[in-house]
Amino acid sequence: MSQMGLREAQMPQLAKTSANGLADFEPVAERNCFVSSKNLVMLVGDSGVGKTCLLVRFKDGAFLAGSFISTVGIDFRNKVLTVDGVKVKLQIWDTAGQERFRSVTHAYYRDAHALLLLYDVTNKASFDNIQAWLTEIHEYAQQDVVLMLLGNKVDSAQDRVVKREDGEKLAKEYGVPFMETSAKSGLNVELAFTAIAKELKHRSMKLPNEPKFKLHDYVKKEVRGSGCCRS
Ligand SMILES: Nc1nc2c(ncn2[C@@H]2O[C@H](COP(=O)(O)OP(=O)(O)OP(=O)(O)O)[C@@H](O)[C@H]2O)c(=O)[nH]1
Ligand SMILES: [Mg+2]
Repeated sequence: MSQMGLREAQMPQLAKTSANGLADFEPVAERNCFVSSKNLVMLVGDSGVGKTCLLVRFKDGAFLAGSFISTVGIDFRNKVLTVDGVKVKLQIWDTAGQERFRSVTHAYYRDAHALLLLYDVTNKASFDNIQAWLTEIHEYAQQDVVLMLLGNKVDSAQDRVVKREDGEKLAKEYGVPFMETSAKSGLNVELAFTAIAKELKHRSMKLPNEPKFKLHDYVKKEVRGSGCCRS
């Protein structure tokens, strides 16, 4: 059976088997692909760690240099990623890191399918606050939310105060995948979102005979493969 034929045959089953409130997959007119319902991905972390810049880099391939305009409340962008021949719709919520907007952010956690938690490798306080963010996530987000820790601004090598090993250690302690990123150079930005999209797609769309996707292993392999982050 052709790939197209196989997918068509599985369509009703796919719609039935998607679980966890995650996106159901709908067939589209286009050949060989499905478009998922919206998967909600939230960017969280202290003010100034680079959440908005990471999103703009991912969405538009550009870097917002110059004066820092802190996000007010919450903002969002949509992007469709093709993962293993399947289109996955991501709706990415860019939250405000400032304390005064915290109650706004709390209201959105419950609906998030995935969270990217950022700190800034040039700002020790943003790293020290990760535990508080994790406590908050534990309190407000779904128990099975996909979570990844990102150490951003690795392009600023001279200003780095948080070692990669420290990020890795913390991530290991909490059992979350980890990578370092740069919204400025683009390092690992696409990879971070692709990894999340792959995990969400695998959770929603259980194809028979497909091996279980392991987000941790994927991230480790891809980060090693990108040749980054080794000092
Ligand atoms: N060198 C460098 N600067 C960055 C990077 N990402 C963001 N910045 C800078 O850091 C500052 C803050 O970036 P934002 O993306 O606005 O920070 P934010 O996390 O959205 O902050 P809030 O909206 O207040 O929560 C800006 O001046 C950016 O230009 C990066 O990867 N490298
Ligand atoms: Mg922002």
